[in-house]
Amino acid sequence: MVTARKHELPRLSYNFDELEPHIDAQTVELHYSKHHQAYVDGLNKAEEGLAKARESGDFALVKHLKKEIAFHGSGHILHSIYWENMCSASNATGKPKGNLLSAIESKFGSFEMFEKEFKSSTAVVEGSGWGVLAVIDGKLEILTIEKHQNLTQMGAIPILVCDVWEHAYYLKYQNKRPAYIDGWWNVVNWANVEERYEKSLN
Ligand code: MN3
Repeated sequence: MVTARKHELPRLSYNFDELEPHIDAQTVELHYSKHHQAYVDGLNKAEEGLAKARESGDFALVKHLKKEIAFHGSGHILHSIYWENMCSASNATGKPKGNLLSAIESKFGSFEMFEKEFKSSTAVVEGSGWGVLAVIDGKLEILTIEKHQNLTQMGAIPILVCDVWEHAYYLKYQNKRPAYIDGWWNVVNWANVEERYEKSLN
């Protein structure tokens, strides 16, 4: 019997209300315990299905299973990064330092120009998706993703992700996605982004 590895919700390093006033406690609680949990459950279910298919040699549902794994798996990974990419506003430093700051400045001209491009790109993602700062072959790139898995580039390592599905902001910001992105920017945990950047280069 082939058993698939079970995925679990990651622990948060802050309480639901610690991203206030930028991201409200009710949104964080629902987003984490309902939405993210659903991706974890969907991924586990699809992986069990795939394990059964491998066991029986019956791949009739393989197209469906691979789509489910791409959707829920990407959702689980991106949310796991999203939670770690944030910290309470009182702990937020406003911008990165060190190698990441230098890399941002040399790629985008300045931190302010990077901020403008990241926010502009993320605000106009069609429908549900993500704004992403990624490292591709050692170079920084701003990407956008539709849903969790469309428009991605193979080989990209996400180091900063902003969830712009409506469930991430609608209770507090309604249709004002740019205002949510501005609020989210105030709780970015740049130390975590720096750590992910350094790891991406190894
Ligand atoms: Mn989400």
